[in-house]
Formats: sequence, structure tokens, C-alpha cells
Amino acid sequence: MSLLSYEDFEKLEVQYPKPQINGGIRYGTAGFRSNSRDLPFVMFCCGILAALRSRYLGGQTIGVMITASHNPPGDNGVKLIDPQGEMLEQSWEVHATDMANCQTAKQLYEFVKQFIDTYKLHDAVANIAWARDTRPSGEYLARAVEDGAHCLKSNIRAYKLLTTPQLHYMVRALNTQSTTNPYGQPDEEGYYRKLAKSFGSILKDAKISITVDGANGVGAIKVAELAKVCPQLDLTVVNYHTDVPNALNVECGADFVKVQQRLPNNVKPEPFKTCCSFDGDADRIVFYYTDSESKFHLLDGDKISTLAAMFLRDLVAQAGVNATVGVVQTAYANGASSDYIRDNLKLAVEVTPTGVKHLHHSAQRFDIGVYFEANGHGTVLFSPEALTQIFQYEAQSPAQKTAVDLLRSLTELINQTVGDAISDMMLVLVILSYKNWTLKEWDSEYNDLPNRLVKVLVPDRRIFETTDAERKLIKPEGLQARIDSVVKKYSKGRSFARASGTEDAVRVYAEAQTRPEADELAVRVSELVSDAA
Ligand code: G16
Repeated sequence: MSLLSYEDFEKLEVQYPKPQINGGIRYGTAGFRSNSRDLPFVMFCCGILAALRSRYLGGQTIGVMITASHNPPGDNGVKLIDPQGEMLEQSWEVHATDMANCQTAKQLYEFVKQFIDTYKLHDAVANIAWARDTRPSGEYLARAVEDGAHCLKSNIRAYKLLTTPQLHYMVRALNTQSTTNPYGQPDEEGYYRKLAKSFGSILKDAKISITVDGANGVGAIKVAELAKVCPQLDLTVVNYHTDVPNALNVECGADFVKVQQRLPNNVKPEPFKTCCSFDGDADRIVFYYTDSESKFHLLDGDKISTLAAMFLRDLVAQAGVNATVGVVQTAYANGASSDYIRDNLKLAVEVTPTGVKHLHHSAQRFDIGVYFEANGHGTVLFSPEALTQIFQYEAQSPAQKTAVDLLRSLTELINQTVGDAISDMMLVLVILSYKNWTLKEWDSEYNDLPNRLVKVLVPDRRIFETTDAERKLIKPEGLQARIDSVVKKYSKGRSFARASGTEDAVRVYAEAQTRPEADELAVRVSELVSDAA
């Protein structure tokens, strides 16, 4: 028997109650997110779905990450990970939503049974790997995932506490371990060794100091583990209190720093000190420093993206490798960064809707695709063709050899599955060290337009529908025209509103020539959104 009986399903349904959410729950920007009380049944369904997906893909391991990332401590969520470590294929998101909104155990049982019959998955094997962040609700929700996966008699690998990108790494490593191109050893030690080895081969005897704000989350624990095997890193970790559940992401972390545009708790303004913040599951990173007047300077995902794109463009040219570098951004990218990439770096820029799943796929179309959301979520992807070139290339001069060796090490250092705060931190430190730059010099490459991000709470965010990579609203009717007429009044003004896929809110972004103008524009568009809601 490859599926538990209907009676077993019924018992488990009592154990894992359904969410009481008006209008149901949807697999959004990064999976399901909600207050943890709403999630036991959803997690149970995700365990089943991961098992179905694994069976459908011939037993390849599917990842289940239990996290609500930057959201408040009382929330939780779940993201499913496909075999190469990428986000769940979009066409399966609808199955996730359908299952999580089943009204009865019978309905869910029939759904699963029919799925198995349709795709003839009766005798297939399922392999699941799960991990969670530090949220206390994670332990119980993980049991729901396991019980769901057990309904389809799955093999389960419980990694327990990991960052989100670490689980993405594990999934790819597990699925490639007996191929000719293994991604890495599928355990934590393998992950740290892979990063430390390439970082060490690049930086040799250098010692680089950095202060990391761990958001009181799992990233604080894991980056400290990495430092133990990475002598080039002189690490100071602050906000590492994972034993205080309510401290997660509070007054600290990448989202806080990006939105508030100020230092997190426990980072003192020391002029020109190199600092960065991770988010709650360490898939985002932003950098910052204060100057001699204690003024705060943020280097967000756009700055990371431009730094990486410039460095790789130059490195590819020095190596003599024939590969094009392209950049992918979202509507949140600062207008000055997009101009800089096009006009100064002379590289192509693509814009996609929010969500790394969208950026990742776009970046795969370039030989070397650099993608970052302004919030600090992103990575650099090397296409299989680019990798072949880089590894088969025979350098014609010592300078070319140095460049090719560095490129090779970078393909190992940069997480190829998803944005990874730890790996991104190391990438930035390598680039700064090569260029002999501090954060100040990096920052001076171009000036961000002053900008403001506002969260507007509305009764029903689903009435806000967008088009044009989320830059224009098509619903509620007439609202976009009202926003346009306000934006016109501001020099270099740009603003848009979109419903969040991870929080119950509408996000408003505004930028303009000066700080007061950007702030005022954000307030005026937020008012229009509130009125329309
Ligand atoms: C997730 C997604 C990101 C997205 C962010 C905010 O990040 O992975 O791509 O930018 O949510 O999305 P939204 O504006 O739709 O709420 P994380 O770090 O929370 O997993």
C-alpha cells in the first residue's frame, strides 16, 4: 500500500486543525506564510505534496523549509524546494493551494488518491528533506510535515535547524551526489567546507573583519559555525539570541535595516566599520556603515548587484572568457542603480515581479546572471555553458590564469541554488578585498535616489492587482491614474503599490530627487491606497 487509509487521514486531520482564514490561504511569493496557529493542516498538506512531487520526479529529494523569514516571531511558513535547489515549480503551487484549502479529510484524501491514479505513482518512492528556522512553533509544524510525508510512505531526512539557503544546498547536493557533477557533501560540514575552501583559496593569508547582525535567528548560529573553519574571517556576531523567541527580527535584521534605514540594535556607530545584517532565515543580506558624523549609509541588494556585476564583467574580460553578464532586478530597484548598470556598466537589465523564483528564472537566461532584490535577496548564476568554458579554458598569460582561477573559485563560493546571506557576504568581502575598497568606496560608485518603503494595512489586499512587473495597478480601477498624477509633481519621482505575498499588507515604494520629496510622495501614495481600500 502506497497511501495510508482514509481513517488514518481522518485521525491526522483532527491532530492538525485547518486554518480559519477568510477566503482561504494561498501559496504566495515564498510559499505559505501566516500566524503559526493557522498552519498545522497546511504543513501536513505540504508534507504530502512534497512526497507526491518526489514520486512524480522519480524519487528525487524534495526540500521542505519551515520558516517565516523576516516576518514577526509569531508567524511561520513553508517553502518547497525542487531537486536542483530551486523554488517549487510554479505549476505545482496551485496544487499546494488546492490541498491546503480542502474542507474535509475526505476531500484531501480523494485529491491525493486521484493524483496518484492520474500520474500512476502507486509504486514510486518519495524522498523528503526538511529543515526549520529557530521559531518555537517550528518543531510542532515539522511533525505535521513528517506525518504528511508518512501518509505516502516517504523516506525522510530531518536536518532540523538550518538556514533556508543551507537546505537548498542540501537538496541539490543530495540529488547530485552520485552524478558526475556532485554539488557538495550533503551535510552542514560539507556546506561550510565548500565555502571556506574557495574563500581561503582566494584570500590566502588575509584576515577580514566584519560585524554580522544575525537578526536573533538561525543565521547567527550558522555563520559562527562557518567562522570556525574559515581563518580568513574575523567575525563579530551581534543579535544572536535565538533562545529569546520574541527577539527574532525585532529592531534588527536585514528587513528592519532596509526599511528603517538605520542601525539595528547592538551595532554601535563606529566610523567606517564594515557591518551587515541577515534576515531571520539568512537568505537576505544588506551592508552598511556610519561615517565620521555618525551618518548611516545603506548598501542594499542593488548595491550588491552592481558590485558583483561590475566585478564579474571585468573578470570575464581579463580571463578572455566569452560570457555575457546580465542583471535582473524588480520594481523595487533604485532607479539610480538601473541607470548605472545600463549607462556605466553597459550591461543588460531585466525586470521581473517580486519573488526570487521569478528573478532566478530570468537570470538563468544569461551566461552569468546576477540577480538581487533591493531587500538583499539574490545570487549570481553561472549557466552550464559558462561553467564549461570557465573550467575548460586554457589561459594564455599569467594575468589570464589569475582571472580564470578566481572565476573558478567564485563558482564554488556563490550559492547556485538561491540567495544566501552567508555566501553573499563572502562574495562581497572577496570583491572589496580585490579592489582594495572599503564600504565607502563601494558606496561612492553611484548615489541612490532617496527612497521610502511603506507598509499599508488594508482590509483585503487581494483587490490590488498589478501588471508590467508589478509597476502598474490594474485594480482597483482608477487608482493607478491617481498615483500617476501625484508622481508627476516630483522631480525624478517614481512610485508603485503592490499587495505583499508574505504579509497582510500593501507595500508602497517611492523615490524622488530629495529625501523630503521621497517621504512626501510615499505618504501621498499610501493615502491613495488606503482610500481605495
Ligand atoms: C520573500 C521572497 C522575496 C520577497 C520577500 C517579500 O522573502 O523570497 O523574494 O522579496 O518575500 O515579498 P512580498 O513583498 O511579496 O511580501 P523572504 O526573505 O521573506 O523569504
